[in-house]
Amino acid sequence: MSAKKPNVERDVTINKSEFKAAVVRHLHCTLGTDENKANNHAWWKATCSAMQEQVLEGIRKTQKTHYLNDTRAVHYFSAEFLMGRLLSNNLQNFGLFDVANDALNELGVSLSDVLEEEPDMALGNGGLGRLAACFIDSLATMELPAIGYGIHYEHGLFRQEIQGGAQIERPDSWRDYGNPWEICRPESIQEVSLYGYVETKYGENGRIQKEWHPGHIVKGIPWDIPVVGYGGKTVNVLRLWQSKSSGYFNWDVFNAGGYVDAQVENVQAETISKVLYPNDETEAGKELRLIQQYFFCACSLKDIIRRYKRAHGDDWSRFIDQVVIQLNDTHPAIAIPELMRILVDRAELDWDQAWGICTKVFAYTNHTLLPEALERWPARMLEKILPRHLEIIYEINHRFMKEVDKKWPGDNAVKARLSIIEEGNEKMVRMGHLSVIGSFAVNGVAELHSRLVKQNLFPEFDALWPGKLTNVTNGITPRRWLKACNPALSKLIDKKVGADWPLELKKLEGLEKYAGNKTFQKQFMQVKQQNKQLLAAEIKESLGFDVDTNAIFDVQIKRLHEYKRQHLALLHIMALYRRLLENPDYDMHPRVFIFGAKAAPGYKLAKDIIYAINKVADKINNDARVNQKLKVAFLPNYRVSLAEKMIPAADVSEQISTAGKEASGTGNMKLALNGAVTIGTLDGANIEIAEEVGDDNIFIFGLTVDEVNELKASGYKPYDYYYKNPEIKAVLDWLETDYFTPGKPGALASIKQSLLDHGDQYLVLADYEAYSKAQEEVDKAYRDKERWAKMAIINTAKMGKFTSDRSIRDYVERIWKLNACPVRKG
Ligand code: GL4
Repeated sequence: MSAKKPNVERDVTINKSEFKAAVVRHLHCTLGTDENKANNHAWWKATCSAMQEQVLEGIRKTQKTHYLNDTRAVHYFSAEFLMGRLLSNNLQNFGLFDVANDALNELGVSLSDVLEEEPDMALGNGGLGRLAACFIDSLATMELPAIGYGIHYEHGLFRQEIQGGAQIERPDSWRDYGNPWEICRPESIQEVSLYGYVETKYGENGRIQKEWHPGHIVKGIPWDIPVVGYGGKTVNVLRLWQSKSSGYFNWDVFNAGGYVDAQVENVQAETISKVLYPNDETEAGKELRLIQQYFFCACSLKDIIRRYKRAHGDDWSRFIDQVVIQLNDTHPAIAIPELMRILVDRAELDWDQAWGICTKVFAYTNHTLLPEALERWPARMLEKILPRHLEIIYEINHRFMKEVDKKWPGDNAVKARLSIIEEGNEKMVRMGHLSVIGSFAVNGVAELHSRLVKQNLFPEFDALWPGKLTNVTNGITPRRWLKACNPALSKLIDKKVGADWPLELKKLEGLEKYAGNKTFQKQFMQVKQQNKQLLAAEIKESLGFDVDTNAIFDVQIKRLHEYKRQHLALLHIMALYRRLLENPDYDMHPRVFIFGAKAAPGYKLAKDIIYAINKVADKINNDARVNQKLKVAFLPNYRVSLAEKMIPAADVSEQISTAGKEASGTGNMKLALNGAVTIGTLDGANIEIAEEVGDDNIFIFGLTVDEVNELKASGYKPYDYYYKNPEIKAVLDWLETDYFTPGKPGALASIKQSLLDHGDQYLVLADYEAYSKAQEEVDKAYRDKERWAKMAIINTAKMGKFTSDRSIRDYVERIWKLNACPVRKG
């Protein structure tokens, strides 16, 4: 089994003048404009088209190679892929960034301006979707046969505007003016059934046969997005399905004068891939969401089977050798009964044979323990939309319950816990259980998280199938998250450890020996300073005020969620403000707290926290008594391309979730890789980051998982902290006044209520004092310039473990059992 490291030399050879000619040709022949008329958007499209020539060659060669070698491939099923922008990445991975830069320069165009024209492809909510994007980058880079399958959402995650401090959601339109990367593949359109009823028939041999008579059929149109590996050899694809009515247009109705009625079916069908649900870590439980999930799974399975049959006909015996499907969370879990349906009802395999195949094809990744994120569907809803699938799920469960009875005879309590069906007022189907039962491997995403999956979420499954539940720690692609987003640091690193660290991130350890070297410290911190200036310019443009680049840039970027505790940071900011007002000489190094976060539109308290951050920011930023030392910047519309600007400029990385709640985190890895020092709890991958960088190079604070559990078990009383700690009391009471919201007393009171009257579920007050002390340590450390530079360098040097190439290598060797398939010229 191998996932060998590819070499760096590239197949693509196109020089500056050829690239230039290609861009101009596309300006003329693809866009019908010319150099004098073209605006940056047109230059962007022409540059993409020039690149796409290389990319398409790469796709063709890759697919041919995979076909000729009849390779086993991984199929990454994910409802989310948070790709961000592609041009810069594709240029980097093809090794053509400098070529393009020079070519455009000669045409009088700035590549960096052109890159800014590209809308982010935001077909995901946050970490889970971005992880999928990093993984497909690594898969292509490591020359592994892989395909990503997902949904071609017309609107990705909403665009966030801030008005009067509050979040307003606006539709995202990433392809309104066409997307130059995607390739439509009408030859691979699939049809998907929905609704209807199931007929039971008796075959000639007495065999019971089930036939699903669907009430609705929709079409899935595949759009391929190229995934260019670093080095440009393998170009895999991400295949996204767009829904369309299968009838296109109901001419009979139309001719009878019912123009609007004729459109109804189209509209209904097209709604399926219309929008991404904007919830992270919460389950909406909506019918349309279930239909979305089934729609893309059914299309993808048909696509996989079509490809398999092309090589192997109706012989199913080799299916498990050729196909492995990774379920990215439970969102695609409906693929399990769908494959059973195909094998039993269509291919007419017997149940055991079909189940044998299924349970060797699927593997499942769990990404969260939060109960509100664990998907459960009302059985009634499934029965209506997918009647045959519900029957199959019952049958899977029936057989599984027998297995449980063998292990724990007569134990009804354990059966109730393990059953896919949750009994109650409303019968529910537990998709997590279905995923565990239908998969051959289940993994969590960081050591701690995987331990908690075993101990707390699925303990009996672990006992039943020892070894099935395992860990694969998350990772990030160093190509996007260092090489492309932080060119100055990358060049500095190249000089010290050579240029192949993007493929072998452990090579960054070579920086460690320079961590105490004054010259290198200076160079490293100069790069940081430059990056801070760039971000300061961004802040000025977006928010209209200046920030001091000598201040500590303290960055918290992630979805807004109570468990991530942006409000803990906010309370501390208010406390600093108060300390400065009480004592103008209060000794602290100037600091800029920088936030980026979107709240789910229906998550009231999360939106209240955004509002509070902005209101507190307004007050502080305009208060001349403190604003030399303290500023707060909430950058609107946090997204991949904004992260690429914020991360290289961060001094401090805030990773302050309640222990046990953040499954892994990946922003923590990106920030540390770029030389930010973490202030964080012993949660998710923070623990593994601490192991790598050592206790001296990270600020760990707060309750551990065990302490959290003990405190909760003993009856946590947030009011105790309120009365005991005058600073907590003062700050919480302050929220209730109209100091930050003149004329609107109480506008920020919901935060106080959640922390006191509603029980402070995430232990913000319990961790406040430890956090505040850790922040004092940060302040002290930063003032010692050499100490800080050393810490920052060691953080970069020690992030080798967190390349997504290592995660993928873990999956390949321990779960997928895949071989690399090198793609060569020809
Ligand atoms: C998440 C986790 O919250 C996050 O910690 C993790 O890094 C990410 C990728 O594994 O998955 N789970 C959900 S749900 N959304 C996430 O971002």
